[in-house]
Amino acid sequence: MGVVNVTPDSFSDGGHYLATDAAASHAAELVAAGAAIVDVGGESTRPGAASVDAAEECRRVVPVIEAMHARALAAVASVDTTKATVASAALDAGAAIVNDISGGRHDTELFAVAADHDAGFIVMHMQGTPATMQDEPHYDDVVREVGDFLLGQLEAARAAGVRNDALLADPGIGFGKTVEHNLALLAALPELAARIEVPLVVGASRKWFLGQLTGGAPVDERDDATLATTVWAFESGVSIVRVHDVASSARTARLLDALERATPEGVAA
Ligand code: PMM
Repeated sequence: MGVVNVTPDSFSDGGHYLATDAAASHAAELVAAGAAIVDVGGESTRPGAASVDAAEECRRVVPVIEAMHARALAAVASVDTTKATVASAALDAGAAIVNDISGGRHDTELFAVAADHDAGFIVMHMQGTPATMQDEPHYDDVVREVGDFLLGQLEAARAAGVRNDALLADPGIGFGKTVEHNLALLAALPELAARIEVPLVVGASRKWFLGQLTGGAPVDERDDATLATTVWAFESGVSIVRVHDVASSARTARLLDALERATPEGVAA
């Protein structure tokens, strides 16, 4: 999954793709680099970010999804939103998946909108809201609590009519989590994958904790650390990684696939 943030203030690519054409061209580049999903977001989720109203969010994301659709890109669009009205407009414009960082908590209509459109749904865990989430996040047992939340919200999504095979879950790396919480969740991916029973998505790309763990690398020097998380995630049973540099993760996925099929005697068919 590649990322197109149509925002002035996202931490990794804020301001680069505010114009529809630039955003759609970037989406096309991500697909050429191997993305199967392009995640389009119109509201920054960086820690401390202010919220954007639904009309402005629609104004940012809908034309980009329409332009992607018009270009007939060989990938599906997901819309990164917590609002039912934005999701509905994006799905009408051609998006196929709702990616909700609040996991269905922010807008209780969001599951129903996805169900009505027969869309996919990514339930992500976040403690608090982007405005407050990094103010001393606390858990007694982060792996258990994140797993419990995801199971509960997946059940709520099913109850609202979202098909089980349309559901995905994401532990929400960096969303109300310390470096240690992020590491615990990454270490627990095999356990979470077994417990959650829907495909897992992981988004660690260029995040702050990677800088913390690599001697203070700035955001534009975190793609190597990101790639390490891609290998780790795929080896841990994760189905989708959400990344900015798609080309390196797509090549790595291909190599891991070849290694998986290889044996000391040769390559299985
Ligand atoms: N991270 C960001 C935004 N949306 N969605 C999912 N499902 N998982 C994530 O980890 C995630 C997300 C923040 O990163 P960005 O500012 O680079 O988009």
